[in-house]
Amino acid sequence: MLRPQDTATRERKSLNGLWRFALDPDGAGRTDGWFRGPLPDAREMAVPASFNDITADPAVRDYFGDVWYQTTARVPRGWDGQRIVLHFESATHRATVWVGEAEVVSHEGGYTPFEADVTEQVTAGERVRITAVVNNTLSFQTIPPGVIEDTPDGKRQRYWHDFFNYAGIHRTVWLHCTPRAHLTDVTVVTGLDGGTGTVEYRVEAEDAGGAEVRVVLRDAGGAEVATGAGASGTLTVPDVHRWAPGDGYLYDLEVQLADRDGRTVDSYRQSVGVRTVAVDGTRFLVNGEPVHFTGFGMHEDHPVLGKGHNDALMLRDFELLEWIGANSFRTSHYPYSQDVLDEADRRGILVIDETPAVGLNMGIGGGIFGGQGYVTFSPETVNDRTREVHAQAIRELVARDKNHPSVVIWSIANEPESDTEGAENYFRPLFELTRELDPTRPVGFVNVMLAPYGKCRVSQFGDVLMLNRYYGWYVDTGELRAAEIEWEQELRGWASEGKPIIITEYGADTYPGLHSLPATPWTEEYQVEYLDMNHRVFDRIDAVVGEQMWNFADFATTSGIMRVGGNKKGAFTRDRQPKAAAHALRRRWRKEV
Ligand code: BDP
Repeated sequence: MLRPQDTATRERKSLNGLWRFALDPDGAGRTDGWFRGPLPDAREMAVPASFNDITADPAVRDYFGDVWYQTTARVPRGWDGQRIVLHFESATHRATVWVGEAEVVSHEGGYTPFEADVTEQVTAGERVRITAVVNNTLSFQTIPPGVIEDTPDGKRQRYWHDFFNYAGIHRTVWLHCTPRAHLTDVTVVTGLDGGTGTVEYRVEAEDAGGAEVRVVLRDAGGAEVATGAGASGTLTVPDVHRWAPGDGYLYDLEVQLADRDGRTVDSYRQSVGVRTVAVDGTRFLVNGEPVHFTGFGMHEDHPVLGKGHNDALMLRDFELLEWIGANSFRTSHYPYSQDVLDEADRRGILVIDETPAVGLNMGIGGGIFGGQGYVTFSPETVNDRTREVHAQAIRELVARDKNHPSVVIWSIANEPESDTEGAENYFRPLFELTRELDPTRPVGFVNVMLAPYGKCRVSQFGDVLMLNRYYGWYVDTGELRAAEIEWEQELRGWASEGKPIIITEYGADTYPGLHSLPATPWTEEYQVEYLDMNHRVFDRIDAVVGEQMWNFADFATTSGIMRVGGNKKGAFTRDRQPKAAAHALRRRWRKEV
């Protein structure tokens, strides 16, 4: 699927703004056909945004089930004769869409795009009603999973991931048009041969008749550097300016469909960063050079907006990444907006791109509070159907993000159960699938401390080891000396596996403004000492090629006795102001004293 663009042959119109919105706890909308007319009892809702934190009503915040969105839009007059497409960058966690009274598309999965050809349903110059029913219910057959349980007060949604289940239309909705003969997919793979870059491209098209593919590669200044013809080929770029960490240099590949007379029928622009990624023993190489990842696991999370995308807030986050000296982040725990990846491309930030497979682990949260009451992998819980949904999430992630130079690792799950035979069987085919879809990038998953060195049966499949560890927080709380010894011991075990290790989470909840001397847990001093301890351990082990602190900023979670107004492990507060830890990280990462 190509992205909606404005080019010589394509146009797009954003449908963002205020839509009509209604909760539908009884599921009446589908039976009564709410798409047939104006939504009953509707209120306004912003798109893009999560619906949860806009109102003051707990029934909206904690709602699960169907919600309805509706808007009307005029199809631009000039689009007559074009192919017209309705495109959602995401709807969390699934949606069905109607244009007028016609159902046009359904999609499962909350963080990847979907679209429908609506040429037959619309007329250029006329208004059209667009209705979407979005559903945020989680089950054992969804990614991420969840369950609905009975309480004395009715049903409630429970899930095992540590962030609030924000839902709604989180990203831009587009109406766009393409010519009837149109490009449908572009794939680029880049390589380096000394100072020469290569750009291998593959193009797909529909209804193209006898039209031919032509490609033109231009440098960042607009000068033509290579051209090609045919649906696939390899361009060479002498004296290439490589894409590298901190240097997000992008070429522009213009892909055209041209008819027999040489007239451009369709045109699409794909930015290209020429770089290579490889794993060599315990080293992670970008352009053949070893890199050390610095940065964070992040979240798309803001007051009021929830997971809604906003350009200003996105830029603030990237500015803070630069300020602190981070060269990377992980899209914990779901694919982020494509605008975020574009920005990472432009700034030369390395991205570990993660699926929404989080919470596939019934072992977490047990202890004295009792087990979860479920087994993770079983015919009734996470099963073959779940794996198929997970596989589809991987397919859609790779299809969406394959051309981003910033994406250097696929992470196919966060902290699943990984110490059992069930886990091994579940994950083996998913690793195979990911490699088949993209043989050019290392693949991994994020290991949890419940499956420590020697116990994990899934890490054998990964090209890199990604570890989340909380020595000095969830274990050895307040005991940093004991934590240091135990952590180093475990890490040395992992290092003996001969793969690069990225610490994808290490962190301590910290209430901003809370201080103590000597340092005690929850204070800003403790967070700094905890990070220092971790860094001493990392610096002693060569196989550690990355440190991504948990988390970039404080974020919203479900209510619970382990959380005080959300997860407070941020280096920054939720409104993006620094805690003492942010200054400490900056000194380390920017090597400034
Ligand atoms: C890890 C999870 C992450 C949590 C974090 C924490 O990967 O989502 O937020 O721990 O407990 O288990 O803060």
